[in-house]
Amino acid sequence: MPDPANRPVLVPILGDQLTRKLASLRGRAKDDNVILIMEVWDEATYVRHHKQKIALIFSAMRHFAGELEDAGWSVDYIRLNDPDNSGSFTGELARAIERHDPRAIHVTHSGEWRVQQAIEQWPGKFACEVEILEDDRFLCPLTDFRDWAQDRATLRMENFYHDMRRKTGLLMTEDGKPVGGEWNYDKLNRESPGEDMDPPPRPTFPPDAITSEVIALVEKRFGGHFGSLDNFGWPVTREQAEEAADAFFGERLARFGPYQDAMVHGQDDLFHSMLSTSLNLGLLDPLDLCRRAEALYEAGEAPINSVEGFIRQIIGWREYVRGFYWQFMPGLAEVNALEAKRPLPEFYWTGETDMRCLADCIRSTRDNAHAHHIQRLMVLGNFALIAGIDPQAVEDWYLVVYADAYEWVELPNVAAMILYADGGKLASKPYAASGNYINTMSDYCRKCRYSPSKKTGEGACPFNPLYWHFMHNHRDRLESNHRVGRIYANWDRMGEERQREYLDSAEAFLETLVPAKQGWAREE
Ligand code: FAD
Ligand code: DLZ
Ligand code: SF4
Repeated sequence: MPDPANRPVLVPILGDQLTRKLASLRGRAKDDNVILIMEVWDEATYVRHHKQKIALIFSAMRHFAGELEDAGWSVDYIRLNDPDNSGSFTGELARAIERHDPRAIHVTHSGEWRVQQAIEQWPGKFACEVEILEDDRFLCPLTDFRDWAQDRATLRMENFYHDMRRKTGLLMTEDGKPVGGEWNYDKLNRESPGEDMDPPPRPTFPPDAITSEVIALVEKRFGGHFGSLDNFGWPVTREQAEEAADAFFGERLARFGPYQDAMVHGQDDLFHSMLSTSLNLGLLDPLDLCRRAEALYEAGEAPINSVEGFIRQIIGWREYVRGFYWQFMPGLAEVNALEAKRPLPEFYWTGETDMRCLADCIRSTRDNAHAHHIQRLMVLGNFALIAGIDPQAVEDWYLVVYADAYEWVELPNVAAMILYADGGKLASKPYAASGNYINTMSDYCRKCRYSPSKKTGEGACPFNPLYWHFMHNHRDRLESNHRVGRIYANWDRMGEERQREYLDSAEAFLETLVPAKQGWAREE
């Protein structure tokens, strides 16, 4: 029998765990471990991810493997095209066990339910010890979230966020009060886009040899997937991600707050950080980013509403949706409280619609594998909500199209935040809005074939009748909601004839929607 002390520990690192600070890697001796990084067919195809998303993940994985090897680690890297690649994490682990005869496997908890289910089978499948470590890149351990959520009738991000501020000490005074006197400065973060918006271009990173090789692979093996690779410029290494963060803090953070909800045709990044892909891959550390933002506030270089807004997105929303996901999975993937059944319209894939707001958001999604938050929420999401699109079709779409999309963050945002399909556990009201909201927050409507001020009939902005159609159809559920109930008085005041015009107008528009063909999101 070989001496177990001489057998290595096998450390599988998943595609979104690319940091040396990972729990399963931290504090390990370089000569006692084999790191296993796997490009596998099942992960690249369980939905038909945007081409940039696959290229980003494979390139970042390859760069990270190189970084580890340069630092003296032993890395077993499985490429997608390796002839014996079994196509799955479990299959590749079995092959790696044959090769390395490890004494133990140490793996960090997966970000996704589907993958975690597979990992939890490993102790029964393999004859060596399997240790699953908590993913402490997140600031709120899942057990803490569970304790916080237990016995609460409603889970509100704002309450969770206050606790996270206290816990991290971010933007807190010495006597435990929020800096500036308020927890949340969102009311200062709703400026409409001005004529003089001049967001500086964010740094992009043209493909190096590794990325170019991956792009060629993606074109060859996933050429039929949604999206374009032409604009690929995502950070694929920690250094690049840090450079992107430097540019955000130096050039855009100060105006991030005021223009957080603004939308401008053809201006895809505005003052957003564009750091979600790097954060989610593990190239950047969330707390570190928040501390940097806080330091800029303290130095007087960024206003409180920008800094608090940025920190809230990260220690508030990002941590909250992750806890929410694990709290409500696997049921969250099935919810459909509003019984929405309409198929996803074809234009979500083609961008071919006269609705200028949607066409621009879908173009950005196709070209960049990105759209910013308010586009995802109040244009793409709002339309899906008020048109009554089937949640699973919408969830698949969001999971496919964004380079930062992993189920732990996509699903709560889609099922619970935009579609209210969880019946209101996450959001206190549906994010439904008419064309007036989009008109106020963007320049989209100026050149649109539809008019936001026309409410029904030919030329009316479709968001207007759809809004009332949605509110009318869900009156039983929504009227008692104190945040929306009051609007039914406006509806009732309209009188039956006007109401009929709204409902007929909405029905006529919905009739025109062409359902997407099968096969865009998942193999048939
Ligand atoms: P910024 O506007 O600069 O915000 C800073 C950071 O805050 C982001 O990088 C992100 O890490 C975090 N953040 C902000 N809002 C959220 C949120 N609602 N949930 C979680 N984190 C948040 N984000 C993803 O990372 N992956 C997704 O798959 C994803 N799907 C979404 C789907 C919908 C329907 C909606 C409404 C939002 C979704 N988001 C998702 C959240 C948000 O839209 C993106 O994180 C953001 O647009 C990324 O761009 P940015 O880095 O420039 O963000
Ligand atoms: C999204 C994705 C893709 C496209 N490919 C891989 C892969 O080949 N190998 C890998 O380790 N991870 C990949 N991922 C990410 C996974 O689908 C999944 O999100 C993470 O493993 C969750 O921790
Ligand atoms: Fe969108 Fe309506 Fe404005 Fe056109 S008029 S851009 S459809 S909100």
